[in-house]
Order: sequence, then C-alpha cells, then structure tokens
Amino acid sequence: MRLDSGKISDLNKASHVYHDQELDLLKNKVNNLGIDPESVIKGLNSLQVATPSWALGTGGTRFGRFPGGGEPSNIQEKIEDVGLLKQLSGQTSSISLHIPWDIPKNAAELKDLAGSYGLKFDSMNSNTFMNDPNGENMPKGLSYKFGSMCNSQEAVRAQAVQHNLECIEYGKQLGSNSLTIWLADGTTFPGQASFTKQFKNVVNCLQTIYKELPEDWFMFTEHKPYEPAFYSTVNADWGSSLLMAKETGERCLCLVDLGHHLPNTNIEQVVSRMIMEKRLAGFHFNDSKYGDDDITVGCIKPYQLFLIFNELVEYLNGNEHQANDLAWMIDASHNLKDPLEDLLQSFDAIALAYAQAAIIPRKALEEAQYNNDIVACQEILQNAYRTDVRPLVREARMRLGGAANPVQAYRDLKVREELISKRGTTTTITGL
Ligand SMILES: [Mn+2]
Repeated sequence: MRLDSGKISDLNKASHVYHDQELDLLKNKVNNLGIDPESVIKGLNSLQVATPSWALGTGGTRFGRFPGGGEPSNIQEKIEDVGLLKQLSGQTSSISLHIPWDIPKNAAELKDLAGSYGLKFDSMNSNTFMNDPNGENMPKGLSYKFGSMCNSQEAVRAQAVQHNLECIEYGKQLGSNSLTIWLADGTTFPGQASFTKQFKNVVNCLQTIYKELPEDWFMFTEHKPYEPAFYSTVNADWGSSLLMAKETGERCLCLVDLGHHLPNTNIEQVVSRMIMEKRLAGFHFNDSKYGDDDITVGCIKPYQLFLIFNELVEYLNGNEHQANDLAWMIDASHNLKDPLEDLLQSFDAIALAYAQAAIIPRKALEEAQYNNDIVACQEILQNAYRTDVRPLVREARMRLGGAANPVQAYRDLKVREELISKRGTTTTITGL
C-alpha cells in the first residue's frame, strides 16, 4: 500500500490554511534570536529516525495483548508500514531488524523492496535474551535462561557470539552498518553469580565479535539497570556501558535508551559525558513514568527530552559531526494505541524537541553562564522551550512531501482501515 502524494498535499492545504502566516511569524521570532530558521528546517530534515520492526505491532504486557488488526505478519509488510510512515512524516527512512524475529530469507529481494520505498536497513539487533522460539538456530541442550555472554557455560557463550556473527552476516547483505547488542544478562538473586566473572565473560565475547566486525561497521552496547534480571544486570548503567565499549574497541559505542535509567537519573548529563568521551552511539527514544514503560516519546517528560536535545544540538553545532553520525531510533512498543499513530506522534515529539533546542541562542546562554546569571540562563532555555515551533516542524515535513499533521492525515486517508481490509483483523506481528 502506498499513499497518493497528491492527496497528502490536498489535505495539507485544507487543514492548514494559516500555515504561511504562522511560519512567517515564527521565522521572524527565530531571526530575532539570531538564528537562521532555514538552518533549523535543514537540521530537522537531516534528522531521520529509524523505525524498529517490533514497534509496528501492538505490544503487550505479561497481562495480555490487545492487537488492533491489520498488523504486519512478515518483513515485507513491516517494510510497507515504514514506507507509509515515511510518506506521512518524512522523518523516518530506515528500518531496524531484530534477529531471529526478522530473518531475511532473500536479502537482495528485501533490499530492493525497501529501496522502492526509499528505505534502508538500520542497525541489526541481535537477540540472546530468549531461546530461539523455533529452535532452528539454537543447538539442543543450550539455553539463555541464565544469561548469554555472561553465562558460566562456555558453550552458551559461544552460541551467543555465533548468533551475533550471524546478525552481522545478515546485515552485510542488507547494507546495514551496525550491530546493536542489548543484553538481558545479569542475576535475579544475590550470590547467583560473580559480578566480576560475568562482566569479564561479556567483554571477552564482545571482543570476539568485534574482531569479525567489518571495518566500516559499528557495534553498540546498551545499558539497562533491571528487567528481566532483577538483582543486577551486567550492563547496568552508563559507566558499565562505557567500560565495556572501551574494553571492546574504538568502534564500540554506547546507546542511550531513555527508558533504561533509574528514576531521576539526569539523562542529559549522561549524554554529555558520552559525547565528551566520543562514545555516544545514539538514542533509543521512548518515554516513561516509572521504569522501562515504553510509551510514546515526549508524552510524560517533554522538558527532559528538550534538555537532552539541548546537549545534542550543542554537540551537532560545535564540530564536524552531523545528525546522521548518530543512531536515532524509536524503541517503544506498548499495548494501547494504534502502533503507526504512536510512531507518528513519536517522530513529531522528537522533531519538536530538536527544533526547540535549535532555537536556543547559544552565545547569549554562554554569556549568561559566564556571568553566573542563572536567572537569565533559565529565561533563555525556557523561552526556547515555550516557543511554539510547530510551524517550522510542519514546514520541514511538508518539504519532504509529508503531511502537515501526520496523525490526522493517517486517519483522513483511512490507512488502518485499508490495512485491515488487506491483512485481516487477526494478524500477529512476529516477535511480540
Ligand atoms: Mn532500547
């Protein structure tokens, strides 16, 4: 299914009759802050966020799952859905696969299909947090029940390494250039294993995988303080992640998943530290109230998201780095919303936070910081945060052929209804 671009532009004209005036007004405001609004639009359009294959279906909790119908049941349909998101938002142009949920049986064909939607393959995600449900890729007698790379049993560790090497092979065929390793490894009860041994086992495995990493590839570690291990995780926090990356190699970088921090962690400061150490891989965007709740980006803590982008914009402005040097991905999958609407809201929240951070007058802020004028510092930050930057975000999206209001366009064009009529009401996405 592909959307008629003429219909999207008709909807844009009908739904935003005052867009030009609103944009002019905002451009004047931004100009007065000493910032070129065109540079903000350019920045917005270079910020392409990958869609993970597992976010395209309704997620679930251990209490149940309530799929809404029309979900993709194979990789081809997942690619089709990301194609729809790209048409509506202009903000996503790649899909991130999870192995073994999305094993590409014919990589060349998939690459062509993705290309026909203007999509590429983002990072390959390995999965050693569960045994292969089909058992095809897991030798008999081995299990990740007590961890994968941290496991006391050498055969299990070797299997985890082997699985990651297979992910690299699939990724090479698809044109990906990074491997994301999220480990569920840890302990649930005190005394269950030695912290030191587990850590060393993991680093040894990472080093073995790293040796096989193609020269133009990156490897990403991702920390998480708890779940599914409830007493300790091997990669528990940004310090452990950084240590792991440093012991593994130069092209091993650290991902920051917004949901993977203990309550009240200053995530923007974590980002700053990672940037300082040149180890920031990028982001897994989501939002949470309590823990790893995987809910829509910006729905609970939009100010935190803005403060994170404040660090990022400083980084992106300050040197030769470009937005596409970082891996940007949504990592969320919850139980209630239409997953495509949820992703459209997430892209929008990311774009808004970027634009708000991009209109912070940096020199004025630095001057206020130098003078210890903390009142002025707050005024400057919050003036940017409280500016309605939606006209700039709309404009950026429309220049890429997207919808002024993607969620509304999705509803007006009856995308979900059409997907249900094609795929049925009972399809189930793989992996959830
Ligand atoms: Mn993640």
